[in-house]
Amino acid sequence: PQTIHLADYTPFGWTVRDVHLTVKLSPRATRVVARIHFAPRGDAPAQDFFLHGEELTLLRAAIDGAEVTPEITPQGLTCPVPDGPFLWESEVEIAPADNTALEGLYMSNGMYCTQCEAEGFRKITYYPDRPDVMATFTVRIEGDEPVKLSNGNPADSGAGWAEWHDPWPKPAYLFALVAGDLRNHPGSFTTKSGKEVELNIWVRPGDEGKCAFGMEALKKSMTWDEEVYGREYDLDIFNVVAVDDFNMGAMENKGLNIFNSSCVLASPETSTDANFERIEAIIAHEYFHNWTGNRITCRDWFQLCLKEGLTVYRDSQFTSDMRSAEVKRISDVIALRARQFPEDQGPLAHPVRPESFQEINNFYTATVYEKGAEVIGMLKRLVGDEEYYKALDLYFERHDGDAATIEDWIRVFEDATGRDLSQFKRWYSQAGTPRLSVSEDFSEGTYTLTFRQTTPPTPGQPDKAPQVLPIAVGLLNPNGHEVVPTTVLEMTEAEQSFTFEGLSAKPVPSILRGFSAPVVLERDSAPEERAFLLAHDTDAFNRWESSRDLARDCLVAMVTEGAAPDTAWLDGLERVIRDDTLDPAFRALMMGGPTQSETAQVLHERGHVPDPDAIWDAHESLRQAMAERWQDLLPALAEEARVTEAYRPDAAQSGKRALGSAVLALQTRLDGGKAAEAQFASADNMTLQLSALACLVQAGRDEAALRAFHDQWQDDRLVMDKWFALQIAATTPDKAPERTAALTEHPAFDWTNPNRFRSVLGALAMHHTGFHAKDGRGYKLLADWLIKLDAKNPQTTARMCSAFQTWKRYDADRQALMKAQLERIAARPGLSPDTGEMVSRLLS
Ligand code: HT7
Ligand code: ZN
Repeated sequence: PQTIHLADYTPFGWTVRDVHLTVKLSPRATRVVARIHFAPRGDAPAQDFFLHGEELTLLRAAIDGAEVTPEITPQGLTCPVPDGPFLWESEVEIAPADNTALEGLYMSNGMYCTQCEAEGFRKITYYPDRPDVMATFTVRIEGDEPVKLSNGNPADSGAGWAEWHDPWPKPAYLFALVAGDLRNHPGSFTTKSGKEVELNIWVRPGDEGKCAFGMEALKKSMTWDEEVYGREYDLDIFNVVAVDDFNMGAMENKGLNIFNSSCVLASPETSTDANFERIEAIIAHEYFHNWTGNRITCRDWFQLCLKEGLTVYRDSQFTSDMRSAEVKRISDVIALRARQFPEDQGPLAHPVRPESFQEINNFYTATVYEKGAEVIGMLKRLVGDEEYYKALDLYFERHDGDAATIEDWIRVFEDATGRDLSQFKRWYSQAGTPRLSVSEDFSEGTYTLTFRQTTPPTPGQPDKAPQVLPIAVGLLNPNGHEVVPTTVLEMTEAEQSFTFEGLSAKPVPSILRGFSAPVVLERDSAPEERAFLLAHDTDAFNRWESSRDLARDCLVAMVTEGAAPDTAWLDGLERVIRDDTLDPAFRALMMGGPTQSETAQVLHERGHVPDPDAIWDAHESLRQAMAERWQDLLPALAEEARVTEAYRPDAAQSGKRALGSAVLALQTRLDGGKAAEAQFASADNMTLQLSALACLVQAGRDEAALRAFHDQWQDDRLVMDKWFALQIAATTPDKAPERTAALTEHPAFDWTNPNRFRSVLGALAMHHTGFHAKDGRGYKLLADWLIKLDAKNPQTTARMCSAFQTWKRYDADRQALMKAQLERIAARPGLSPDTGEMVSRLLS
């Protein structure tokens, strides 16, 4: 496999004026006729004319009307071309029904659909399939399917054909085509300048009733982008399509967003509150790409974070505005630590802007997306809100229509704010999570905080330079009053001190408020100080964080020393969860505690080898201790969490239900599942039904409930994904691998559907102790299935290999078992380049 380097970027030697495609649909013999006007680019280095093309049967090629015979390789074709502008014509044949990789044009439940990011267009026709080649597209679709969609605006249609024209130049990765027997949920939106936009959500017959929430989310997103970023929609129509077989969440194709049906279809009976929130966020994310990704795209795939980091940042701002900003921030940090920190601290670590890759699909990672968004958040904190929006205005003004780079992005901020951001740019090039330690000093009214930063080596980067860290700090006096409100300290050195004058007593610092930088904060503060912040901090994030720190310390002590649960922490936590002036969602997060993978991560960070069985036992004892301690409090909390009005998936109601679920999980430990059984029987929405079922599985009292759930929902594929996942996720470690194996034999286990595959094998990978079963049966089961899936769907297989990314943290026996499975995958004849790259990075 070839390694591609950022340093080798060269522009394509031609511009493309326009692309005309005629697609004659047929499951195994689709014909794609392309007519493309090329013109030489004077400013590009001399090169052969090369068009990407994979798995295509070329039937005809012509230049300016004269037939040509290009030289064809598995990657594309080369052909002598005239010195000046010319018309390229080609006709190819492809077989969408045989396309199980779900990349290019493929079929899902009889419907044609496409996925072209990152390099799928080359499986549709010969083309310079790179993001810096932008062109207008006119697409004619021929076929019997009642609905035929492509990008842009509808141009014309007749019996058996439809034509679409997209006036906005775009790279090929934003091309989309959908055709099938679809129903639409219609809507409309008037932009701030008065333009009428037709909106549609297209679904399979029978799913029409699950579109209303997505449609409202879309309208809210359109309004929000106008109000907050001044960005207006730019076509007459915006179509969203739900597809069952999809490798990721959704795709922002210009004017024709394609969604994994799990990320758009919703109803109270079939979707949880978490599903609703995620759908709202993904609808927003894809819509926001219209400006950050489509109007301004990436010059090359190394710049992926330019669109993804910024768009994740924008969708998190949107969710914060629609719901609770504090709860959103805490949830984002939980997700960052769960997904990005392990990546940054293991063999898959890479910079937010990678410098080389073999398979770009392997770089749609938590680092590019979530750490990329954190970098934008830091930039905003450093320059301030006003300057941030000034810079963004300049970005849109200067780069509209461009294929841009991180250098362009940084320059916009430098020009708009007058700041030198050369050191800040290290966030894009240095991998790894910085460790930030802190010491304090107080004398004669002056309080000094001294910070030290170091970043451990990562693959290919042994030495790290100091990064710019915005450290948000507040100071509280010993009575719990804030004496210094949140102040951003800008750390640029490896070691740096900051002083605060005029204090009458030694303050208690609240450091890294709002998690102002994605670092591991190493601070050996006394438990009393953490308890003090848990009680008094005005920053909701740090209030939660101090409880989390106490929980982490408690769990580490339980695992490594066999200590008992920390009663002082539980007392402090109880005061917070009893406080009914606080948001129930916040209190639910407080009750949640670290996951077992997080405890493993913390143990690793503190120099211990995590023992999954000991971690399981410690978590179990802690949860049991909480339940027993709070047995008198739980009924009152359950009552408070009860929602009496009709179901709404908004923040207020879902916060209450989240609190109720946290309470029910503890109650189940006391009553063996009685309350859960009652909730399961009476639930009229999926949130309550599923949380009750999880408790019953956890209590081992699940047989009847699982059967009833199955019988009720067997015809709903998205609910059945939950049924599969839950019985693995909520079970005990001894049962997890066996249950997984048994479920792979279930007649409804359609393993070629990525959602179903993830719901079973992904659930196993996420069951910390079950996956890490001492005898290695969890590892072997996952490896068996990855090997099987790789032959059909390399992208999903490669992504799921990251289940092994923490393998070097565990004991020698487990390491050997995991390594053996990785080597078995690597040795598989015919392994895809996607999975091959992942496994070789994991083994390096
Ligand atoms: N930009 C989209 C990425 C995506 C994707 C990438 C590789 C393979 C399949 C894919 N489906 C979607 C999604 C997004 O970030 O909005
Ligand atoms: Zn995105």
